[in-house]
Amino acid sequence: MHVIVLAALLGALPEEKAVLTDPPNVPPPITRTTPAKVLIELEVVEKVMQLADGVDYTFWTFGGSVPGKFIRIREGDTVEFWLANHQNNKLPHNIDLHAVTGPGGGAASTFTAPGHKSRFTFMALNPGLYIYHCATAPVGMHVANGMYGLIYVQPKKPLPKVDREYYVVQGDFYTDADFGQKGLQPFSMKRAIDERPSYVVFNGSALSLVGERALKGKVGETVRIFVGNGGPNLVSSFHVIGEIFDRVYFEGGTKTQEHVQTTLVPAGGSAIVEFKLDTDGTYILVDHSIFRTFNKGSLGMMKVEGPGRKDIYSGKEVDEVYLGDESVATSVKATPSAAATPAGKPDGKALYLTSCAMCHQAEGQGVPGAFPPLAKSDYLANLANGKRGELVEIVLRGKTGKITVNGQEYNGVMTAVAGLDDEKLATLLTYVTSTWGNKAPAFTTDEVKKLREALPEVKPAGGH
Ligand code: HEC
Ligand SMILES: [Cu+2]
Repeated sequence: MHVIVLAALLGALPEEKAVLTDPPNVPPPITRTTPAKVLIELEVVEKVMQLADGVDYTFWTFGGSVPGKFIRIREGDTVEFWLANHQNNKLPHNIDLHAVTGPGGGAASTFTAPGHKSRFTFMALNPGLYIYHCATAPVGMHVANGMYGLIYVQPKKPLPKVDREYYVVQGDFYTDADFGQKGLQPFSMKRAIDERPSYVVFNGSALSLVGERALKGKVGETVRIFVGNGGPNLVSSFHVIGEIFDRVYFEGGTKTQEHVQTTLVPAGGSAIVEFKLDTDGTYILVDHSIFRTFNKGSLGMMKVEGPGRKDIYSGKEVDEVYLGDESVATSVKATPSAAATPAGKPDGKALYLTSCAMCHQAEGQGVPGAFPPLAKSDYLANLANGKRGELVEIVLRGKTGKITVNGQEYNGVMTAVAGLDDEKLATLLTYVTSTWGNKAPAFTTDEVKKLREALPEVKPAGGH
């Protein structure tokens, strides 16, 4: 023991890089019996993925998936943690790991602008299963957009070996439209504050654990699921239809309860559930607040191959009963619906939703104290001729510093918006300045070209 402490002081712990996995996979158990210095590199990626069949959503992720990468370390390890924020991202982010002892769980030390990376180091004092999440303002919005995952601090005495380990995290999502509305659906701050989700899903999508992507197992095997709840708002009544948890490490700690039907997983909390696959069939993972399952997407599957045990269960398949339209698996599209009409002309609303709405909100209403409104803003409503060039400049170069909009003060950072050529920018600005009660004459491609050229050092997007 003393030797190990001394070695740590001298920085002589053995070093290794953590294995990180995408859901529903879990890194292999750690077999070493002494502490190590573990290097973790996590990258924040903002990207469009499917929230349900045909429903796209701009997720903010730790590592490209929702939940983010599964992190596995061992009790007593010293962790050198790097958070990278990809240069194409639009916002600063950070990370609060509930496994960290220290202010903010790392949040203040990892606040990172796009195109930067930050480092801090912590010692994992407590074993257990912990949520990590982004804690950048507005915090609720970062969490609601998918910025959470699990870190497992394996106890010094590891849990018994099982045949399969899986990673499942529930989350609630807030869009203006109700469940199932096709196309890119923007985040709704109003619904999030009212705690009225349109989606409640496992692993970031109603499609993530069904059809081809269902969890798998064989009769006779033992299964352990590391369950988390990213929230931001709802508590999960986690249940597997057709199974009884032989053991639950409730709240992700080290104590167990046996023979459990449903376990509560609080927002920002976890549980480890274990069960043996006694007979074959399809078992359904649900939040037993059951409207969420049948109407909002919290439905996953585990397909267990036989031979079945007719003495334990004999009956018909469950699939038909629980497979609603929304849960029929289709392959997940990686690309967003293009911001163009069928004729190839850019579509102002679609451009706004992909370039501006994540901050200024779907209806241009903004977020008090963080993002100024564009709807009925005194600035845009009275867009005098001389200000049209300034508007082009704000979009192309971003904006910082104190401003007052409709009597409210803002002092934030808007990063430059990339990827807009003159035609797209004209279409976008026409939409922004002529919708939600704003009334300015349309921007033409020619006008935008001239205004852009009047800003000497900004080159056209994708230009020569
Ligand atoms: C990453 C978040 C973010 C994105 C994306 C974003 N903005 Fe902003 N925007 C801000 C912030 C923050 C401010 C306030 C800056 C300040 O305090 O100086 C702002 C300010 C503005 C202003 C000035 C408001 C005023 O009344 O002076 C305009 C106009 C604007 N944004 C338009 C847009 C348009 C159009 C888009 C899409 C092309 C867009 N923004 C994309 C965050 C964003
Ligand atoms: Cu964030």
